[in-house]
Amino acid sequence: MLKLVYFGIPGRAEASRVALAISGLEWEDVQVNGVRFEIMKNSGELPWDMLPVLQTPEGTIAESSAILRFAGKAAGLVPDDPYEAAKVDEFIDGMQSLSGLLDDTFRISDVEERILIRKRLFFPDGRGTRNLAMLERKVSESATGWAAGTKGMSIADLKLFSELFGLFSGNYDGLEASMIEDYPNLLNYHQKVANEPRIMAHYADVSSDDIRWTYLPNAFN
Ligand SMILES: N[C@@H](CCC(=O)N[C@@H](CS)C(=O)NCC(=O)O)C(=O)O
Repeated sequence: MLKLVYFGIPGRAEASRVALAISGLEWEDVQVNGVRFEIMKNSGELPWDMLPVLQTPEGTIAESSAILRFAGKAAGLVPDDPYEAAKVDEFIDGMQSLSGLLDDTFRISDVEERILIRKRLFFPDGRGTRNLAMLERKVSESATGWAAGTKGMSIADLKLFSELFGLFSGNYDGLEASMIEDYPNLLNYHQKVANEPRIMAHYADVSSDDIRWTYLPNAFN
């Protein structure tokens, strides 16, 4: 039995959760709090002292992208063609800047300061804005509309969809849904993924007041 261990938010585990759900493998979604995380860290069971991890019968896999590749293969979301698979990897690796966008802000205890620093990321010259502009270009350049130009949805789409739109759920002080409204290609891309049958089925029970509302069709309309 596989166990995906992470905090009770979408964050860096959501793409793997979706891939595992699509895979049909037997797995458990283990959600821990900060205290449990510290216990796990101090016990030495986290290969890189961080979450998420995937516990397998053979051992523990860390790093969200490694877990996603593992789960994605089982879900049929990694192309067989070596070039296409490399383009999927390229997209995932290229997203590192977005994935770590808020990392320096989590330990800022002063809420006002945290909000200000996060809002600055989305000023015209901010790192968040540069990421959005790059991703807006990337999805517009895709001949198929899927993030890495694959014929069908891939793990690159699970990562882009879950991490990008998850930023604007209201879970992170200072970030708002309006920050993405001037990116028409990203909004079209959102609709494409949110309406993909496996994604729709996965979020079928999510309501508009759930933290995962950003994954529903028409969430940003
Ligand atoms: N590169 C790692 C980063 C993982 C990461 O930053 N995890 C955070 C939660 S999102 C964490 O465990 N933070 C606890 C800490 O740093 O003490 C990955 O993608 O899995």
